[in-house]
Amino acid sequence: MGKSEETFRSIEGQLSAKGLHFGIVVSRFNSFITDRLLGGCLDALRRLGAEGEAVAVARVPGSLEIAVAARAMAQSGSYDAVICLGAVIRGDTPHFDYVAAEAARGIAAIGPETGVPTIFGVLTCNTLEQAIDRAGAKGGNKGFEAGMAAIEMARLMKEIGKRPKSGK
Ligand code: INI
Repeated sequence: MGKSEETFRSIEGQLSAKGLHFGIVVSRFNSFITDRLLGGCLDALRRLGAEGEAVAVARVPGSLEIAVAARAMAQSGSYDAVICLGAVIRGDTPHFDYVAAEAARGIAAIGPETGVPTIFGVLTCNTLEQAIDRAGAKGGNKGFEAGMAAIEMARLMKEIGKRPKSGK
């Protein structure tokens, strides 16, 4: 290890969900996909030690409604991280572009504004097949990945808040 690396304290979020609280917001639109994202997310949280009572799931009609519920969860002070799950799939009109962009914009603002890590687990896909691939088929499960990101970020925030121990 070089001299400079010895000097600094490296801060990383460990992958343990024990004792942490999570809020999940999941949209009902394209529920064939979002149910699978939710399953993957809950799997990640449970595997890494989250207790059942420490996880709350809020359901909203579509991806455009995710941000308002996720913001309320983040502002409540009851959760160490909030996870947003949805699926926006392109149709024949420009509707997709508005829903995908506004959902992303709304969700992305919550973390920086509230200080509560808010994870973007919303698929934006050109085809149903692409969504299926990312909801538990060959592209993995983006809900699982969102759960892992939430755990890491929630832990990281707790580490960042700790005062460094004096070296001597
Ligand atoms: N909501 C989605 O979550 N995914 C979509 O693909 C979608 N499309 O394509 O229309 C969608 N629309 C509904 C939208 O999120 C709102 O629920 C609705 O507009 C009411 O505000």
